[in-house]
Amino acid sequence: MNERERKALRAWMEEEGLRALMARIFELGEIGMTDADDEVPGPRGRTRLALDDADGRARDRLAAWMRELDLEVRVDAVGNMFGVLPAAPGGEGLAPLMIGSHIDTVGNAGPLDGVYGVLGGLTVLRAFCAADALPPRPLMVAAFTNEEGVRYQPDMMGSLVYAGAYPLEKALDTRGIDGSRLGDELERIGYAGNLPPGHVTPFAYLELHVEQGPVLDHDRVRIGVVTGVQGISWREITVEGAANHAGTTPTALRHDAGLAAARANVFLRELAARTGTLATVGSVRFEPGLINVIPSRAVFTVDMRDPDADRLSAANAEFTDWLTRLEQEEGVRVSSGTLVDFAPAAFAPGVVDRVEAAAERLGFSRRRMVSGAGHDAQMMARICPTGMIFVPSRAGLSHCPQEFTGPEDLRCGALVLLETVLDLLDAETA
Ligand code: HGY
Ligand code: MN
Ligand code: MN
Repeated sequence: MNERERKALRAWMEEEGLRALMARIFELGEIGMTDADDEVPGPRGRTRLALDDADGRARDRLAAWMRELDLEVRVDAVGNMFGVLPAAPGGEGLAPLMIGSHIDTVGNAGPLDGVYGVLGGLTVLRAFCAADALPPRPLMVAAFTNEEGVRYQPDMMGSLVYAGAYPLEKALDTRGIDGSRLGDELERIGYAGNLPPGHVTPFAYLELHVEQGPVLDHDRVRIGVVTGVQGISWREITVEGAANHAGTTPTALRHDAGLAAARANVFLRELAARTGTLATVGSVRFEPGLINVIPSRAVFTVDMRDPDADRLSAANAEFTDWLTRLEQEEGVRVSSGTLVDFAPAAFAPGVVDRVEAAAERLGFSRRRMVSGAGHDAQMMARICPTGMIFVPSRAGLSHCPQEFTGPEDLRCGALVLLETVLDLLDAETA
């Protein structure tokens, strides 16, 4: 990229791009809005679970924005969406630089998780269109299917399939927590594409994202230079006890699946406090789930995270051993299924260094850090040089309507993204 083009791109980003980015974040955030709850004052959330109607409408809006720029819109067989800006003459055959994230959400989510990265990437492509500049290699913006893994597990499914680490057919046959089949839902919302996942291996992959944790906000640092993502383990535990009358069954004779699940949650908190591995029981359901019946069955999920792979597997092994003791003590049967087992991912030093250099050149405070949350970048790091840029999350809040990042922080993140893209486009290797 010559200096004139660089200047034009930066000028457009500053004068128009950032305002347009904010407007589109707001617009996409309106899709899937949850009803206001008068009892609970504060911001409203939105819910766009993977491939539900709201996710479909958000995809339609994103595709329309891509088409407005005359980008080539691609959809692959697991519903991953791409907008492609062609290269300047001579660069057509080069591997593309990809900027991506996701637009599906958890339930009652904030406006930024995933969306900021997809629309930040789209804004970079928009800058090229506005400046009438063609990049030396193709530029792609990506929105991966089912990053959140709330309706269908595992999470980061679209990028995992794209990276060739999860079979397409298995993904399409996945049953959601609502009993739906993922492939049927893709068809229903019109995003069952025909491109094979992984149709092109990027030259490099960049993801702009809110931190979703407290570190940058607490230390008042503008930019997170992300060096990698911690390991993730998701398990579903089923406890089979014995239903009985809540009023007539002496405590000593109970085989209470509900109590067993509660004891497991308490054990996991003690384990986390002792080892540093994070542990969360995010969902629990009892059967029959009635006020005067001792639960015969409890099904609960366990989310464990650790940047240290050995420590994560040791924590998992200790929990598994403890479950055996729980069976004996409570007279219940316990079974466990693995939903996710992702090793920690390290990002490419060449990309991480360029993110850091871009933030430094722009004069933004910055620090290197590992991501606590999972991201599509964790999967893309398996197939190409990858890096992430973080901006602060107010009070570290995310996966809730209170998720907020100030406009100045959003601006800095988008400027670092553009600078890093420009550096990578001029590089022979990432
Ligand atoms: O679970 C995660 O960390 C991501 O939000 N899917
Ligand atoms: Mn995300
Ligand atoms: Mn998320």
